[in-house]
Amino acid sequence: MNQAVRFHDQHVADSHTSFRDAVVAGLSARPKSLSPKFFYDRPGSLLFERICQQPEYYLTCTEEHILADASDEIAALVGPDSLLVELGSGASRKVRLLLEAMRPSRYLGVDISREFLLESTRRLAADYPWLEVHAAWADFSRRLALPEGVAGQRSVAFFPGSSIGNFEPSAAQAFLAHLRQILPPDSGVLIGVDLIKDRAVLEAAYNDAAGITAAFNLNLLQRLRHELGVEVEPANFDHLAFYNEAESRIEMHLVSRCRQTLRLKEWRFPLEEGERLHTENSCKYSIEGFQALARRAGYMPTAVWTDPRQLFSVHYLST
Ligand code: AVI
Repeated sequence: MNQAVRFHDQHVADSHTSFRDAVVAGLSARPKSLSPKFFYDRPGSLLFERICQQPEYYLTCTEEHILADASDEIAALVGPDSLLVELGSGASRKVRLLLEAMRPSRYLGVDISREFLLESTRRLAADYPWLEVHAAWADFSRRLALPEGVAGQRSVAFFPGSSIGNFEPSAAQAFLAHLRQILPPDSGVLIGVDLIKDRAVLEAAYNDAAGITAAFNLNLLQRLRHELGVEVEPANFDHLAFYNEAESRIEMHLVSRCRQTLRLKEWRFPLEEGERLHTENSCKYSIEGFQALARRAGYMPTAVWTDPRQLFSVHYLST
């Protein structure tokens, strides 16, 4: 088998302009907000990998244990020779827990971070010579399509890490419904979903002692400075993460430490001391709550696995 990665460029040509437009709109809004998808430039993707290794960020290690324990059952549900599509593939680490048991014929990694995607899919192709590896550089929250050459094959979409939690519940439902439309018949979705739990456990996960999540949040400001030329001093902001129980979500914000004005070309964005820039929601679900959402999106929840402490869940949804 050829070990080269087949690369599909699905990124919208105007991504720089749309990034700038989204930043201008977000900084002009009340309250100010920016989409969490902008966290993932290369330094942001590397910081996210470090978050996943922090002892407080139970999501990654718990999901990995669940996947390793359930890999044979998952493989039996999916069947061999499928196309395994990983959404937000990042370092493509978790999928390695499934490949030997599942034996898909093709793998497609989809990610917004181009360099990261290329590096990780190349490593995957080298380590699994029997696997045909594809990489699609795409913002799948905007445009989701299986590239020509892989479309049509019975597929399982793997969406780990509780990234679905970064959509509002109504957007999560719409996203899953759209995913179902583009998957061929008899496909499935294997999705990791973080569970509602004790506030202290949740808040510690987003306020790790080593300060990696804070650096990840503040890196967004570095990105605005380097990529768009926004005049902003990251040291003038604090990281804030807390559990909003009424909405069952962790919220992340950047809090202005002083009265200041961010500048971008002709635009001015004044901030009061203490004013927040909302950067992320990370929604948490009960098992039943997520299954109900999946049913509303048109799926049949077929199986669910969890850990002994019920921290995290992995669902298999049939299309
Ligand atoms: C990618 N996503 C599921 C992570 C989360 O937990 O919502 C992003 C993250 N934000 C702060 N820490 C990790």
